Amino acid sequence: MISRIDLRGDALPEGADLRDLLPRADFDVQAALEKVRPICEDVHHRGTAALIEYARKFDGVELERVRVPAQALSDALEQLDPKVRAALEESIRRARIVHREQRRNEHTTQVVPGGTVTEKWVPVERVGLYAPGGRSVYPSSVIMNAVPAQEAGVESIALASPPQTDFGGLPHPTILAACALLGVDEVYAVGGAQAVAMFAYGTDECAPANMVTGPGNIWVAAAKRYFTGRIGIDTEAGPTEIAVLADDTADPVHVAADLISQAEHDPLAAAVLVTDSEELAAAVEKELEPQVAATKHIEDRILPALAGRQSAIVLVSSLEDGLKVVDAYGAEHLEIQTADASAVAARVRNAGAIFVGPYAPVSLGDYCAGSNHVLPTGGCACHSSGLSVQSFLRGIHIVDYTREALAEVTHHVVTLAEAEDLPAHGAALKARFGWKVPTE
Ligand code: HSO
Ligand code: ZN
Repeated sequence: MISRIDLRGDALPEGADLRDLLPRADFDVQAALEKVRPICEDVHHRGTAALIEYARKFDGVELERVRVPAQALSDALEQLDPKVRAALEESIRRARIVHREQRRNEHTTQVVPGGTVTEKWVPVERVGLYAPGGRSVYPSSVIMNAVPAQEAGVESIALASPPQTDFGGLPHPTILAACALLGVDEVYAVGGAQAVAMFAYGTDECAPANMVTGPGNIWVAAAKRYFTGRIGIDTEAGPTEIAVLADDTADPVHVAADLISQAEHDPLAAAVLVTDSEELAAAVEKELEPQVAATKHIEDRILPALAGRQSAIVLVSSLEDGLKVVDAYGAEHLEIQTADASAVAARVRNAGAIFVGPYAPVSLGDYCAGSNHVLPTGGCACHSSGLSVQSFLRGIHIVDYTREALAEVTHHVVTLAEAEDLPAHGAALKARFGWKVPTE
């Protein structure tokens, strides 16, 4: 059901050589770029008419407008199962607690007497959030995108989600209900690359956004890449990943359950166990069988995900080597199920989020830990963070120098400008002091 990669024996390779030995899904966003380009440009030129045509072609619905009426949002909330409502409210409450504390205060640094640099934090003005439809209708992802944007102080937040044939061309009702709970009232029934294009270019119905975030399929990821530079994006979301670093103290029942939990998302989802314990590896392999058999989504997602080249049990000689492996892999989610798990977790450098010990499964983080579940995949955890308040803020430096403070440093600026063959740069300072360099 899941393959083994045995890295015991010879010394562990380093860097890229080690990364090449580790499993990973093929998710070729570059190849999808050419396909989304005409769709994006069509939305640019024809606006809503193009969106309506793509809704017909890709989603099988006939729309007159793509903006979801306010009534549909309140209806969805009214009809939401009260248990689901209570759980979503708790998820929102916990996410707000964590994200509120991520806000940044303006900070002024006195560089020299009379010379200060202040960094002020300004929220992005308008953000477009994307919530997938189809296989992944996740109101929890609406929460994970909207809460940090709101806590950052983003004034204008809109959401797009694919129209559903079963719901009269509206996005899925739980997505609409989550929007209503969050106070996001500008919602569009638009899916895929065309939704990103709608936010990037704007249409007669939807004002352009400065930033688009939220998970999506490969077409959404490709459209985000197409617009990078024009708009801000979160990291490109590929298929979800769980890595578990475990020793012989881990409970194989928990480890197997957690691997399956993320394999449940997608046939391309990755489940990777890294362990120095042959016994644990064997016990997890054994445990996977009955647990997989007892769950849903077996044939279409879990089995292909576990059997795919992106998943494996990686055997290492020691926990030290295990740490090197998980750092080289840079998992979206990393669980530490070892003795002294906190100390081991403290040594990890590369992961989207780390889940420590036996009582912090990834599923907790998916819904109700307070942490964010929009995290870097595909090894991007080596250079990027998950979504946070910070994602929606821009730090602006405010430079304030007095005449004396400028005079004191002018000779250095003039010297550097001359060294770079940019005399006009130096002249801009000299002009303030009668064209002479004030001090040497
Ligand atoms: N594990 C997914 C998020 C999610 N799980 C949504 C359940 N619903 C990526 O972090
Ligand atoms: Zn999940």
